[in-house]
Amino acid sequence: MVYYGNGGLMSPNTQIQSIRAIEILDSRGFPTLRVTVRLEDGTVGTASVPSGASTGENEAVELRDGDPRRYGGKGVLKAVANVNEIIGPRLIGLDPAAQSRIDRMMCDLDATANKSKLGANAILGVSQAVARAAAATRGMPLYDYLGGVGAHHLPVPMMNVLNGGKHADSSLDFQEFMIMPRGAQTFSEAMRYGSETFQALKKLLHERGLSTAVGDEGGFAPVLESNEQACELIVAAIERAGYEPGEDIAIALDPAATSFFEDGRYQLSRSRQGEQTSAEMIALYRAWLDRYPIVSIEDGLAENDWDGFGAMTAELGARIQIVGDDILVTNPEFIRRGIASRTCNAALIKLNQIGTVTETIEAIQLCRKAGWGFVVSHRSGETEDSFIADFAVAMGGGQIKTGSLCRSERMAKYNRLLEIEHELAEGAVYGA
Ligand code: 2PG
Ligand code: MG
Repeated sequence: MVYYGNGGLMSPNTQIQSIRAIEILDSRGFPTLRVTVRLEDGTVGTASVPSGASTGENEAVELRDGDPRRYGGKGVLKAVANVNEIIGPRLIGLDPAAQSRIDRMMCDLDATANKSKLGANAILGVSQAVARAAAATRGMPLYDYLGGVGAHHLPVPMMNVLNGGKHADSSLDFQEFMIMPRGAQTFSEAMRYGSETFQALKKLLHERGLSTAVGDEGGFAPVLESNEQACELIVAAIERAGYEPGEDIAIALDPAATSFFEDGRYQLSRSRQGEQTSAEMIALYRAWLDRYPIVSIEDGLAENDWDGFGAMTAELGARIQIVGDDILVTNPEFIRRGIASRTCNAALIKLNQIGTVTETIEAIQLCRKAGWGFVVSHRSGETEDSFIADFAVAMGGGQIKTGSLCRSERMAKYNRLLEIEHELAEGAVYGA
């Protein structure tokens, strides 16, 4: 074994030999990239890139071909070519453990502020596959490679059991109604709490003649009378499954309010609750906190409503977690601004919003320094890749958002976490 400055102990001949991307399809059936990094010692690392539907306007750019003759313009052959012809050749011969150097080189090669030239989808695929290859050549699990000996905290899942907004044709203005099995003692117990509640919810919906078809993230997508009814149904399902709402299982929301913000107002039109101002939305959330066991609200307001976010955090931030997603877009620059102006008290972390593993870690480090929480998250368009499961354990923030209790692209992450818990055995700790 030889010691190299930036990567710890490693065997020789671990340089990158080739990097290849192909076009695959995500959970919505839309094209995305899979990248394979091959090392000289024969090790391979692969990664597949997710894709959002309720995207923030300041996210790094997902490069699509725009050719209407293929996949309605959603093809990613340009991004594939950027990996195969531009990024790959530049990285051949480098040590795969030089993650930050490789990520920096890709950013420099792109040379735009939002990765619009090469595509954040192209860059992230390479960034993640490089990390996987570096871990594999050491014979280390990815969570261990990225997180070291401190990586033994299994995250509390936010499980999205009722889907609305841009993720379903339900009557819900709010995008995500999630359950958090905070009272469980272990991750596997949390999965059982979640699954039993999900099945209880299915029975409840069925009994009431409501649809049990699911939305993009595997949560049910029924036509309900109001957004409130969603919370009531979840509380009823928690009880029916034999758990104590609040104690065993709490509720988390992601209204994704950018998607119903129009003409300066929040339009709760699907549920026919009319137009709301920022202050009225905050009042609505405050009233809900008294009625339902809600512990976290993400994007309760729109991405450009920085003042509203600040007011919401001032008013409710001592009681619950206020998470910024579209407003912060996992971008260190926006997170710095958010910290300075007390906009939230937590950030949602999506690797593809910023586009490299290194910048995502930087975003998390800022949250930690500020005493903020953070939630590692999937996208609504996912693949069977379970990178974020390992990543959540490596970063140790204690929270992951990765969808409901069905659909294999969601279960892949949960099943990987179950595997990690098993591997860590007595060393595993559940929660932050
Ligand atoms: C969100 C995400 C993931 P999308 O808003 O938090 O649940 O949705 O990937 O569509 O942006
Ligand atoms: Mg969100």
